[in-house]
Amino acid sequence: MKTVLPFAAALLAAAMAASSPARADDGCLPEIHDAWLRQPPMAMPMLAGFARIENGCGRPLAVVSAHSEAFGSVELHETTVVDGVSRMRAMPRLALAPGASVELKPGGLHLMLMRPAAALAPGDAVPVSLRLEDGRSVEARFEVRAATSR
Ligand SMILES: [Cu+2]
Repeated sequence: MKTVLPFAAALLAAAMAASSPARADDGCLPEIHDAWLRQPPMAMPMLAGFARIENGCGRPLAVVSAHSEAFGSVELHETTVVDGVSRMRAMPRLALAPGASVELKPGGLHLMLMRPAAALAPGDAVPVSLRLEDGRSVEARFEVRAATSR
């Protein structure tokens, strides 16, 4: 038994080194494409944000919050239609499976950006960062578009 235990300990150490946190630090981040903010048709203290988030990394990732210097707060929302009535609910976590592409679009998942620090006009680009569950962040510039955009 005296020789088995150190061997087992060495195996365990090797397994731990292989499984984390080195992998969480491989530098791979999800990519954010076609990011835009929908300017409301009238002055309102909130805008909706849309984008396509692609996880090209070989492991699951998740978005757990969002932040922008240009807004008082940013939440991740999901719109669902229940009995013909459109409702929004906050999503605390957006899972991104390896290879998945998740679309934030009108009528579905979206960012809700509240209390803009300054008036925004079409063409403005606003940086928004998405915080990942592993503690890292990914930032994208969201372009402001008029309400009629899709
Ligand atoms: Cu919303």
